[in-house]
Amino acid sequence: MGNYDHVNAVVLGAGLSGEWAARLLLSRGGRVTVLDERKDVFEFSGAVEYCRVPSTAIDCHRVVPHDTAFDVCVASPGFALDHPWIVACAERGVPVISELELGASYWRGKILAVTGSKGKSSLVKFCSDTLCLAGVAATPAGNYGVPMCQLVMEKPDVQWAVVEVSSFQMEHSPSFHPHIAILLNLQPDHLDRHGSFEEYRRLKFALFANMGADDFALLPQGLDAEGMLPEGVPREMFSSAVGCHRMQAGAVGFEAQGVSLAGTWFDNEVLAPAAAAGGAALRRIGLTPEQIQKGLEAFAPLPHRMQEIGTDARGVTWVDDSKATSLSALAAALKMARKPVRLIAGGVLKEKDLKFLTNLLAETTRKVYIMGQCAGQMVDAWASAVPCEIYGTIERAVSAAAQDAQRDEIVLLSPGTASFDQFSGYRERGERFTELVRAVAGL
Ligand code: UMA
Repeated sequence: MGNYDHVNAVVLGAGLSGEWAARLLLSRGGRVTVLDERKDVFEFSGAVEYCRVPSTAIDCHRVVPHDTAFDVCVASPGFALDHPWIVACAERGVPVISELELGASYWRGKILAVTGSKGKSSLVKFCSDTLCLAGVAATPAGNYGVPMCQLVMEKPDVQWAVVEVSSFQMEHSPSFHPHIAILLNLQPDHLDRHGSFEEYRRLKFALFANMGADDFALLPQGLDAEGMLPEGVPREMFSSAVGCHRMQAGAVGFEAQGVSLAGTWFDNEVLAPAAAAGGAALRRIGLTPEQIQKGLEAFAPLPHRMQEIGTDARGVTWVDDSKATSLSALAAALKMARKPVRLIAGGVLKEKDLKFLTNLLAETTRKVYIMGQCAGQMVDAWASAVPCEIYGTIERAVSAAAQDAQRDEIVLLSPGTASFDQFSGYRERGERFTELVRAVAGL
């Protein structure tokens, strides 16, 4: 692991990662040059503040300055490997590391790392919240939204960092070493960035590369991990494996350790594997079954992820799953819903195959209220299985669903698409939905 005290560093990106990498380097006596392609970059958020640090150490360039010999380049995760600035650093022999690598090299606490294709953030929150509830100082970090460098500066005494790790971050993290690491699941994702599924898979398994005999790896049962983990790393498979975190398909029991998912947010086939993996990691840390049970029962989902807004006076439950920006996330939402669904969906499609959802829609959904750009495609694909109607906007879709909904039904916003045709992002879409629901359902 490198030492980055007193280095002359170039930091690529002035977003969250870049800002905290720069702050940490400055606090360690370094000199920092921050580069960003965004024109208004030094006018937004934290960048403004750290540029005002009373120091001449920060320059704002739009090219890698030729006259400076940098010791290290810290690349924000948004920068692809073939970005000209990364290529320029590599050509000059300047080592390129991630903000995660930098932050972790100064972290004195322990690390529980979580990677995977879907559901990472919820698992991170569950582990972190449950540890805190049990009196163990823990905090969520990484891709979750709190850069490791920020943690090092603001919470150096926390015992466990529960770090969400993305494939982007693993491109430049050669020494990152978690004490416990979970690969939650693995499906093709970010292929436009990584070029192939093989490369994406390699980056996901790179999380385990520095682990040893004192560490603990958790992998989903059935995943081919042949030759992907170093020899001698203790490992367990979660899912239907027999063990302290035993589950059964669909209905889930943690019988062996006296923990039950019944009635919790994890009591469905989509989230149960996350609870199994999290439970196993927490047992390894030393939590008791009772402490894990409390964590499962107390868990409050992240905003816009199957978040229940409430049940109105007529007995209709309203759920915000605006974070579902892909059709597989929409499928997961339908599998999690325990009552008949009135589904609000549509926006900018990321996938071409919509047909795989027809059986699931027929089984779970009374009607689809469609908004956004892809309305025609959704009707073409699904109308033979379930009533579909185009409403155009979220306002009209909510109002129609409110009129149709009956007692013991769920009105679910789970768009299955990106939102950029009508919103700035999934957050704005979810907030608008919640606002409309509060007005129309009196919640
Ligand atoms: N920039 C350029 N050129 C580029 C790319 C970026 O100049 O080619 C500049 C942008 O103008 C911007 C800055 O770099 O000013 C943004 O950097 P960034 O995209 O790396 O984003 P950060 O604000 O540093 O946030 C990153 C993660 N973003 C990405 O991975 C894209 C955040 O994950 C993470 O929470 C944060 O670090 C703290 O660790 C977000 C994400 O979408 C939530 N992650 C992806 C995902 O979850 O699927 C991987």
